Amino acid sequence: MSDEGRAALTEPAKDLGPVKEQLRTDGYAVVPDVLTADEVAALRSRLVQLAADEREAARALGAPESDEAQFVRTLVAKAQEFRDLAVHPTALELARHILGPDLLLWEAFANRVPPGGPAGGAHIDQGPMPSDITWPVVCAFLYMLDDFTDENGATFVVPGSHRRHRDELTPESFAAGRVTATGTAGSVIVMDGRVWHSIGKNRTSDFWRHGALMFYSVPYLRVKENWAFLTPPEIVQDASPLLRELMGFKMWRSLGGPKADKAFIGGQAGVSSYDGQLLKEDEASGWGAVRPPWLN
Ligand SMILES: O=C(O)CCC(=O)C(=O)O
Repeated sequence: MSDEGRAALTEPAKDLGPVKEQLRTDGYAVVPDVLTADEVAALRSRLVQLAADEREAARALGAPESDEAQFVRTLVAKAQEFRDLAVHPTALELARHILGPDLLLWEAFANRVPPGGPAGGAHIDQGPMPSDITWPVVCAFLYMLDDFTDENGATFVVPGSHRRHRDELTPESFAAGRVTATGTAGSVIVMDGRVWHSIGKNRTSDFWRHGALMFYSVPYLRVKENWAFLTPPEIVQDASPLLRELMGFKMWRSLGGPKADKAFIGGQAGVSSYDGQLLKEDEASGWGAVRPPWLN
């Protein structure tokens, strides 16, 4: 998988050795200065606008007001700023370090933790997996779009909890082991999918804390957000080959494509079928065997 196609974000040169060592011992690490001030400002203002639009839409549907964090989901379908964030090279290097060379984008959302907002529920990100999967199959990158402080709801994390069994995660063990992952805007918290964490309590009276989260998984796992279903075709069409690959629009080994149909059309090499039409494999375009007819 190459990183070509990444557009707007700049890539800071970093020695990630100490980060990888902390991921091994603690299961998480805070990497400073991964985003520039301009990138933070652009992501934050897009998030504020999307959140306002979705709040308004929810009000119009009669949804009750909540004092909890607001989540804006499926971000790669909604804004270029977040499509660029999904292919951030520092994150992809660390995700490949945790999970292996081939990845899927598992989930992409952002949150706003309101003044006075309560702490979130303690969890691990690979919670849907059977508990006898004891290795990381998911990892998370939480980009700080504000300074994360003790007061404003910075993330609680339990160092070393990626090496504990998740059945040990109780409110008491979480409270006993947690630290607050603080940092300046533009930093990212990298988390192994097994590490225990939650949103912190926002004890300010007037400050909304903003974060954007990109999750990656191993390529053989069902993704949390179904990109093929949730992303408008024109967005997929314009996405870089790398982003399309991360969204699962390229076959990985025998997964995620139409090849199973081959038997029905005589098993010709390089040809498959989709909805009664023949598809030709198209490695050159970066689509592998998966090139739905609605894409020109
Ligand atoms: O925003 C945070 O501090 C953590 C968010 C989180 O862990 C989640 O929603 O999975």
